[in-house]
Amino acid sequence: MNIPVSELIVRYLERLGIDTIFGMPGAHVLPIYDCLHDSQVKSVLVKHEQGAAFMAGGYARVSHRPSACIATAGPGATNLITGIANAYAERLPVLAITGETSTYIFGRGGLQESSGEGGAIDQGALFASITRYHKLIERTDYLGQVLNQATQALLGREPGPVLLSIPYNVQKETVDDGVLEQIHFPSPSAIRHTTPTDELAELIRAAHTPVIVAGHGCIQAGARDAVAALSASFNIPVTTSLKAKGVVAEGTPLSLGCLGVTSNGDAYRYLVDHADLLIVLGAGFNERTSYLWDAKLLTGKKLAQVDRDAAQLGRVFQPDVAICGDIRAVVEDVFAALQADGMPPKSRERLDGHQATAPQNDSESLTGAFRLMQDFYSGLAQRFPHNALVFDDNIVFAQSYFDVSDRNHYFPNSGISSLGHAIPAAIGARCFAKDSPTFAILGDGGFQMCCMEMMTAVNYGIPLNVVVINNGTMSLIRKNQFQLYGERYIDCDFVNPDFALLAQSFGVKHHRIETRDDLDVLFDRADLTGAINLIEILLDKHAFPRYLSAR
Ligand SMILES: Cc1ncc(C[n+]2csc(CCOP(=O)(O)OP(=O)(O)O)c2C)c(N)n1
Ligand SMILES: [Mg+2]
Repeated sequence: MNIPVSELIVRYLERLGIDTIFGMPGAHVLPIYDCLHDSQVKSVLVKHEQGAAFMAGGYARVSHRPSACIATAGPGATNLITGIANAYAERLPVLAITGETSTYIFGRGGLQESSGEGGAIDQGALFASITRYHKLIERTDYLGQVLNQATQALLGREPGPVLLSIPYNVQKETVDDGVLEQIHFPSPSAIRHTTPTDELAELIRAAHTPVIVAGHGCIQAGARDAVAALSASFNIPVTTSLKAKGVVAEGTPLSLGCLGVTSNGDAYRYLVDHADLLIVLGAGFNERTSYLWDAKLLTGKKLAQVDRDAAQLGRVFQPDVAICGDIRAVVEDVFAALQADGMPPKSRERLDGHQATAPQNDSESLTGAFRLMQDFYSGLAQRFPHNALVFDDNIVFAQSYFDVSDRNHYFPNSGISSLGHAIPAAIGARCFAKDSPTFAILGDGGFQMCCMEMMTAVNYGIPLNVVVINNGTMSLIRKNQFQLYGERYIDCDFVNPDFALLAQSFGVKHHRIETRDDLDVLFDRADLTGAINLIEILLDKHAFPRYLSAR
């Protein structure tokens, strides 16, 4: 049956299982918007297209499914860029659909033209380095092939964002809906490991004090239970990257907590002082996790690395054993092999001794300054041990103070580490996880980049808790100027809006947190599950954690 391309695109969204599309209309995408009337796909109108891309990213991150955003030609498309770049860095399957001027006026200076012709800006060029696949669809005869390629890029072995840019006149042409049958939907479980796991099992057998370093790849692979079983059965402690917090429940004996410059240093010290084998599972060992690529982490140790992305193997540190494949399958294989030949559990001697050591990162007074954040995170962990979604742009406090249980969901700002992410990402996530209490935690600088998206939550009745840390400064910048620039402060301090009045004008509840008692009232009485709250935590601008900085 012949249908308009605009309708075909909406049907394609349905085939991908997409139920929500985040965006803002403009004349160049109105044919597609019009087709949403007759579809199950619900549209969410954002305040800025960057928010739409972040929302789609949040949805994909929580659902492990593809998600979508839509924007008009020209400025709509350029506003998407930061959010799509973040999805690229996070390997999130976000489909961006944008409009374009009609093909027959390309190069003639059409309003908001971004075709790249006749001096117009070029959407394709702008998105080329931040998408796995991008296409300006100028004709209909190759549509089936284009949608198939888009699908492989979204859902394939190394997923990532896709841009489909569709000129206005092409949206209105008709095409046989049979082209949808040309799309092949890959199954993620098709990825199997290709290298025998015997060598990894052998390294573990020979080690006295092995440590598992779990990264986000473990979550992507659904390997939590497998990693926990390997750890528990053989007494192998686990440390995680920030993004993998909670792969093994934190606060339990075999968890060393988080690895990274902003953490409390426990895991780092154990690795340096005691470990003789690192089993790195789906962790990229980036700047922060690897303590600026500190060679001490590896001195005198063996290194085994498992990742589904071959490009990660040996990218930072040279492994003794490298396995490219599905992390869960590899861990399960190794576990079975070690069990089959009756490997005894490793000694806990070092581990138990290690846990008695005091944290070295914060002096007493600094810990005091951050007591409120410490209490906030312990309240959060106690009140919502299971299903809360926590999107965190601050990351510094959570790394030290938030014990993430294995069932919890913690989503630190990673990817390109863009401020302005937490609120829209949390909104997107909540559109999928409709029963999960949802938190967006961010500084007052970052808050002012994306706070208008709170009105998106208000418009659609999406329950949300926004936690803004009010310190009247950009403390990371202040910290660097303190440590590296002789306290010559410039452009870090600022005046905040009145958050109570702001909340009032948004029509949401405001909670001002200055003391432990305020926190108790918040956790005991506030509706943190079904309402929209703006929670303001007051902190001293002069206190900041003294973690290492590269620059
Ligand atoms: C889009 C973007 N611009 C600039 C930065 C650089 N940057 C990193 S942290 C930071 C300060 C954040 O201040 P605030 O949100 O108040 O958090 P605080 O450090 O005070 O907790 C800045 C400007 C960034 N990460 N992202
Ligand atoms: Mg701040």
